[in-house]
Amino acid sequence: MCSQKWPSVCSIKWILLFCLCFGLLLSWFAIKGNRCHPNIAMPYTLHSNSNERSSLVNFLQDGKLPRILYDKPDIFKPRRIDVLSITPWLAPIVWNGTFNRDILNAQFHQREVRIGLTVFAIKKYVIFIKKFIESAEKFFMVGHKVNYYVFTDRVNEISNFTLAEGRHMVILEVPAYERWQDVTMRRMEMIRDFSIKQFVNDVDYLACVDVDMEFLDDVGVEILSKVFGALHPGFFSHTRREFTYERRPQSKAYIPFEAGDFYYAGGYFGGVVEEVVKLTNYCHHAMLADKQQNIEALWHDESYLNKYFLLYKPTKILSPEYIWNNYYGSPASIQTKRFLGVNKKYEEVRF
Ligand code: 4GW
Ligand code: MN
Repeated sequence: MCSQKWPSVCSIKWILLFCLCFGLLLSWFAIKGNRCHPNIAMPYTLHSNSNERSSLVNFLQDGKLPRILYDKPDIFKPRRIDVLSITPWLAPIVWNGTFNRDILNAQFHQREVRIGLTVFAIKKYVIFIKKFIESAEKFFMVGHKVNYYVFTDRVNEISNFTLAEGRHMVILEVPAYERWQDVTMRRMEMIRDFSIKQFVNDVDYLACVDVDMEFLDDVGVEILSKVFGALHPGFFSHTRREFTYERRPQSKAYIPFEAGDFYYAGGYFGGVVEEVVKLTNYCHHAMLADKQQNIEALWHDESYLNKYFLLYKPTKILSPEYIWNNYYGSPASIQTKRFLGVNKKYEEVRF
């Protein structure tokens, strides 16, 4: 049948057949090679038990993984160029526009994270609780599991709140110190003690904030990290010299003029419960040691917190959006005011 047009037509047929067979052989080798690729197969055959292997298989086959549509991050397009968004020790500084809350929410929902929000309402400061809780219901960790821990000496003056699903309020009765300086400083000791005996069993993260505040915009899981603090709204554009650190060398809160990264706000810190225990324990002991020597740091608990964060750097820092006060106006870098100081009528709340 090939005799007439041989060699041309017949040879083309044979060449095609040969190519087909060779192609099939190559694909078979490729598939076999991939299955045995050491990067994928080896670690799980060498270091994992059968449970871990099957959970890996489940993970790889899991069709329920959240698929969110979002723009690919572009290495050459930083989301903010007007502000620093990472520290020299590689902790993110959280500014509006630098993160995608949908991606973060999916990650934290996967872990079913539980968050505790501690707040003190001692003596006349109970008047701040209503606005604080009602605004937190609108903006704080919406959709996540939240426990409000309200420390107060006036249990009967805390009204009942209707909370969204998965959110609870725990009222903790604590003593009211006579001096207002002790009211604010002793928060460290009380947060430490309740963290050890209760919070560590109930929640993964704690955020510890002032009560004379109101949420005006979302504050979500973007704040969470091993240990975090917030930039004080009055000092984020100031020099080291201008920071109101404790400057007396005898104090445990002492920071010399040549040192310091940022001036952190006393009214906002947090992290995983174990880290909050370390932070509050350090600040409480520093305060007690100073008390022994008849010293009280210039800005009380805020001074000790600043010393702690100088020595033990936070793993995330919140921009002043997270603890703003209109006393400082509305600079361009503050694109949103998420948590805002309530105007205090001093004669009504101070003592
Ligand atoms: C002066 O008379 C006082 S009273 C200064 C603070 C006081 C106070 C503070 C109080 O009577 N009851 C109370 O619960 N606190 C708690 O400490 C409350 O959670 C408050 O947000 C936090 C820090 O005090 P502050 O908000 O007045 O501090 P700044 O002026 O720095 O925001
Ligand atoms: Mn305050």
